[in-house]
Amino acid sequence: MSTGDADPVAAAPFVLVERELPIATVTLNRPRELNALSEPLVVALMTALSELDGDREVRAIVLGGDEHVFAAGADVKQMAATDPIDFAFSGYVERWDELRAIATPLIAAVSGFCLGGGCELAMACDLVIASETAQFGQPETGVGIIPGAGGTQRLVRAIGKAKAMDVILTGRRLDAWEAERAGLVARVVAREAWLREAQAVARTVAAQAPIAQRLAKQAVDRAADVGLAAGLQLERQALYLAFASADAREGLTAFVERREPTWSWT
Ligand code: CO8
Repeated sequence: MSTGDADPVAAAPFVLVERELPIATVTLNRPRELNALSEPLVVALMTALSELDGDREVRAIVLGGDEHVFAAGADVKQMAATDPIDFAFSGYVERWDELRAIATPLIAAVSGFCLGGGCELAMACDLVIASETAQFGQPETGVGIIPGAGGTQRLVRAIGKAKAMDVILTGRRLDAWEAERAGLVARVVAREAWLREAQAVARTVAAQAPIAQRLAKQAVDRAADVGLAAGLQLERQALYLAFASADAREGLTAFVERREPTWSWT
């Protein structure tokens, strides 16, 4: 797809990154277009996440929008102007796969609209913290396309076929509470606290042993892909690997000695 973005404030970065170690917060920053996920924004987002993922001092990442919107989906205006062959070969859709390579725990902080590609982005995170104002939906068939960044797959895994079909085929939105009951959202928090609470969760995540966190994340992620026997085998190997880390020695010893552990990332 074209990378041209007729945004007069194009100088403004599409994502903002704030490090408050041991966590970092990445904010989608295209508010006038409701954080529509244009190609330049997706490139900026993947670049930012990949850089943070390479920083061992960053133990958890919060990904959010603003109070009104997490993201209203792929950039419909950009897509309307894109040639189908360019769309297929631009690598835009494939770039989303980079999210799967992020080993650092990733927490979506969702307030307001979380639609289409925005919902898919939230679902690609490890957990979703939602403001009571959040609205989740996959309205793509209403504009003649379908979810293409994992929506048809991850939504089914998150909330089951019945509700996923309802959301995808009717365009119906789930409010925060229904999304939580259905299994899409981990926690619903007060309207004014959505970001603060997500950052507090991130700090709790960041306080655990980093190697163990990454191995646990990998194992949980694989649960949806493999059968039970293979999953249990994979889990066991991840356990042995975690157990071999100096951080496991430290964590177990600290418990016995009734003190706080100090993680060395080894
Ligand atoms: N893309 C581009 N611009 C958008 C988008 C979008 N997805 N959503 C909103 N905008 C723009 C509007 O055009 C408007 O701009 P302008 O004032 O210049 O016309 C501005 O943002 C404000 O929007 P609204 O006036 O519509 O704001 P409202 O508060 O009235 O409505 C809604 C908010 C309900 C969120 C409404 O904007 C809406 O329905 N947006 C589109 C939602 C949608 O259809 N999303 C799915 C998009 S398709 C998709 O995500 C495909 C993913 C799979 C392909 C990608 C794979 C990698």
